[in-house]
Amino acid sequence: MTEITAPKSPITTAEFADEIREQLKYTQGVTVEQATPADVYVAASTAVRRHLMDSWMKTQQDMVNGNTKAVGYLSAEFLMGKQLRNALLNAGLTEQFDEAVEQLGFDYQDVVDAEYEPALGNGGLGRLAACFIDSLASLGVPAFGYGIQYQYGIFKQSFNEQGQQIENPEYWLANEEPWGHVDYNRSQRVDFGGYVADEDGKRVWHPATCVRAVPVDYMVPGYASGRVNTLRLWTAKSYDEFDLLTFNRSDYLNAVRPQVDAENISKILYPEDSTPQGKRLRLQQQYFFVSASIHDAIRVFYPGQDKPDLTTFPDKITFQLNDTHPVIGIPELMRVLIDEYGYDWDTAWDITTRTFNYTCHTLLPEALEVWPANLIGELLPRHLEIIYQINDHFLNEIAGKTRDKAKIERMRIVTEGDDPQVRMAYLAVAGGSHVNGVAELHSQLLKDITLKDFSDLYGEKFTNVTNGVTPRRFIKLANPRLSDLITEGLGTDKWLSDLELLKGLEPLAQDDEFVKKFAEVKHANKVSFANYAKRQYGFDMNPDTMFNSMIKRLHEYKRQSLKILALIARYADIKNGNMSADDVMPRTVIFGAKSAPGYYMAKLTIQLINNVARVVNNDPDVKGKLNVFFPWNYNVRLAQHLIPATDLDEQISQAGKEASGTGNMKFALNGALTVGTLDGANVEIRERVGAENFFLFGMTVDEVEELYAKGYGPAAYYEANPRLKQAIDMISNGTFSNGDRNTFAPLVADWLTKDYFMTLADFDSYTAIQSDIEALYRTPLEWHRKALINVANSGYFSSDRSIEDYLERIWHTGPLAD
Ligand code: CJB
Repeated sequence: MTEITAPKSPITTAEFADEIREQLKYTQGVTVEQATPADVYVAASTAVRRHLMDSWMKTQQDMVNGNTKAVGYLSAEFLMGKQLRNALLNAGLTEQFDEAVEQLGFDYQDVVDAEYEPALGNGGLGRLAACFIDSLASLGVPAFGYGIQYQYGIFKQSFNEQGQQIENPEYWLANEEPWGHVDYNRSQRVDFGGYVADEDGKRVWHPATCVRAVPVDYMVPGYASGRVNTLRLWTAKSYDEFDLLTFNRSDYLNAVRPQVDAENISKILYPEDSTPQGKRLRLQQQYFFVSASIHDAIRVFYPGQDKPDLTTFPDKITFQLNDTHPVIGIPELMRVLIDEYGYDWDTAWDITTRTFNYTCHTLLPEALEVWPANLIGELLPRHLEIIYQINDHFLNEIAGKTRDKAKIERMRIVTEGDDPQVRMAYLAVAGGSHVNGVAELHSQLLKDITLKDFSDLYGEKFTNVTNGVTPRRFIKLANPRLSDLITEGLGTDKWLSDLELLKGLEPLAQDDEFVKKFAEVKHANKVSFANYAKRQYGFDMNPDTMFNSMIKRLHEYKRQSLKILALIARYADIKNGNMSADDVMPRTVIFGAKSAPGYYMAKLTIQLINNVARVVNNDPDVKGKLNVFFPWNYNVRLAQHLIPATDLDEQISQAGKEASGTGNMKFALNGALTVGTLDGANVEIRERVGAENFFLFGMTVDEVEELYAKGYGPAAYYEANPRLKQAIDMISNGTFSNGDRNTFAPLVADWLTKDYFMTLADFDSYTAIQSDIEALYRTPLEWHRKALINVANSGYFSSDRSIEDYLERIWHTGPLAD
């Protein structure tokens, strides 16, 4: 007997169909006959939202009235993915929805497809935030996600004739959006600019302009917890109706400028990932959402109180700073406490440091945000004063801890000189209780290298929380076939809220019949993906080949270039007859990646991949043996389709550069094998699934450091390896650019002279491991056995476990009492 514990609403299909009809009629004003799938999508979403309403309101009341500290997850990005299926799952209405929609005469897939994905994030960091708020709700922990409702999300990617990336605006709010509730009555004012004056012995900020921050609330339903939390995304509106004086002078455009400027703040998500641009508007965005969120939390937890006792604030809510983007919240809370509520410096500092914690998501020094003090002074003059004061106090404090003058200098929050800079990561360490990295190796490297001085003096603040992913979206919704098989294998569906139960599948890896079923699931998923890819992109994929995916942002450190060079080498092997037909394991290679619009090398790599795909896919000599596809506009939806269909995934960053990775976790949980370096969370995945079930290659962090120290010369690797040489020469001689030798010359020049991420040095070991991979793939039963062992041992990578670690190590709170 299989035990089913998934939530199931008591309402019937007929009742749910009635609710949809009612929404269509009374909200949208259309009959069922007139309705389009998009209408039904809006109606069904509104109906689900109503089902969640009581739990949402009760969760908020219990949070304010109870004694359980809440979590405020401050993040500039929440990459949520589609909402409807997830809401149906948590409301226990999936079956009723599927049936009701059919009864109304629609195909449920068309209705689900009508949803437009809110793409309010760049990549891993934003998707992690979405997984975390899902887990917080599922664990019943009271929480707010606080961020920005950008009108334009990450750009929509297309490719032109030359295979170059084109960025198109992503106006995701073009159609009715049923999930966000705009709450004009809970707006906050956010000030900017102006000057600070001494008045009655106090510093008083006289801002020049202000913006109205209006919350748009999204429900975050927990799985089987009965709780529904809130994602509160701020949108910027103007207060100024318009400037009448200017208008009277018939200068209409200038008269409405303050409105336009104000509303610009939440207009667009910056598309840079890991390489912040230091733009004025970005700092405005950061302050905008953080200031509104802090004031909102005070409003929520001290309702109607003019003079709240804010010394209790850290007992009400703990703010997690998701990377450096919200770190301006530290001086903001200081300002609020001192200027708005009259606390003295020491009390304010005590409250502030007990309220904030900081997660660092990178090891690349250029990704740690640094703001020119001048810019902060212009936009937030009072904050700059406070930052300088924090800097002075901090330097005094560390002078009491060390005599090492050079160290003290290195630790300045604000640098000296003509153009002083504010280091937001340092401000975050100084102004919060805890600092964490996102995988064990990453947290160790933060302590040893990136933030070493800080860890030497404040070792107790440093901890690790390894990332995780939500099994609801990334197994249950993305991979229903595997979900059913897991439930069958375990005899229960409880694994969806306790993912370590997957361990119970391990003995089944010795049961050939079960492994065959597992293999059938993978094959069926590949067929589904091939159909999807045909429909969406016009690709012809053969599900009987190995599906090998590399999906992530395009970054040099992630080394898509290593994959493409190896792929070209394989292409040349087949084409030149170096491999007999029997030796070739047919493969379908799938890339998905966006590049920051101004990142030249990354964009050129995209162009190269597209052109390699064009040449390979049109070459009769390799037909049926090698195919390369690059579906454009990789997003959460595509991930949900592709991950369950993948046999082999690539996590091949240079060791010491990928903080964690979360795609690797999604793949392992969906029964793909990983080829990867000892980097980020790969290390922990390999530890758990077993070295024999993971394809490891490449230099370690220490070897990389040694090679840097010794002096790295990539040309020697090119000369020494004829296959590598041939691959690079093919790019140089125009094989993939219609004979033009210039198109990819900058890539080639970089590989041969700099190759900062040591692609060439790892080429040998990468191509060698590919032979092991292919040998194993020839014995499908053994391949799938290993893949199943991966699934069984990846339960640790649930974001529920990550949240439990945060609760224990950092937040010191827990679920709401019933
Ligand atoms: N990450 O997505 C981003 N954006 C950044 O600006 C910095 C880091 C990624 O965060 C993920 C979640 O922690 C990590 O898994 C990934 O390694 C990191 O690159």
